[in-house]
Amino acid sequence: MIPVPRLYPIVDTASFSTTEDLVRYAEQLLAAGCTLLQYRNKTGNARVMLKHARELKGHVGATARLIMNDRADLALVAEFDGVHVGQDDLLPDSVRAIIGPDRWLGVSTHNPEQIEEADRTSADYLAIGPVFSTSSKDKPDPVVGLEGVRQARLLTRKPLVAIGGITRANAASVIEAGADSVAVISDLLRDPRKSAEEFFRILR
Ligand code: TZP
Ligand code: MG
Repeated sequence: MIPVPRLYPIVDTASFSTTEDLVRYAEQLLAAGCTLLQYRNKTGNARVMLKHARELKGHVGATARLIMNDRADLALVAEFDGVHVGQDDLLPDSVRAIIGPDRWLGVSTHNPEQIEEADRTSADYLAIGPVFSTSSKDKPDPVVGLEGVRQARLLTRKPLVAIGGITRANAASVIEAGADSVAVISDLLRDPRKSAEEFFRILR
């Protein structure tokens, strides 16, 4: 079982205008004690993604595990520590064949059927969401609520990461519902170091 930390920040390029800003943001998260970060870039320019990924690897890769959203190929080239895929990406076991046994593999799910299916794969952890409404994802699946987290907890023994609309105000309830970790985009953006430190205090 992989050790997923309580807080799993997602560094989403939609929020940054330069590579330097992106890297500075990641460094602030590390200063707060974060040990796992996901790089997410939904505009998908592979060359830009690789540039960002290499910068992140160089600046924070020695301290934090780095997970690439969607792209197993870029994870390998940038020497990331894992890949996170959703329901429209390569199947988990295909990603596993690419990344090998040691890199972390996460899979997004949005309902009980998807959880059961992903649970039968070589995924290291499952994500469930959106738990609450979110404006960080285009065309999000229906909100699953805390009840969706409780249900997910009953369907898998893999580490469970909750995502979608999670803030310092509701994170404790999400963990109480059975999640092992919370993945967060927006509630870290304003003051990443302070916000992440508060998440850790709340989720200790
Ligand atoms: N997948 C489901 S919700 C979501 C993703 C990538 C966005 C989460 O962002 P936020 O701002 O923490 O709601
Ligand atoms: Mg995806």
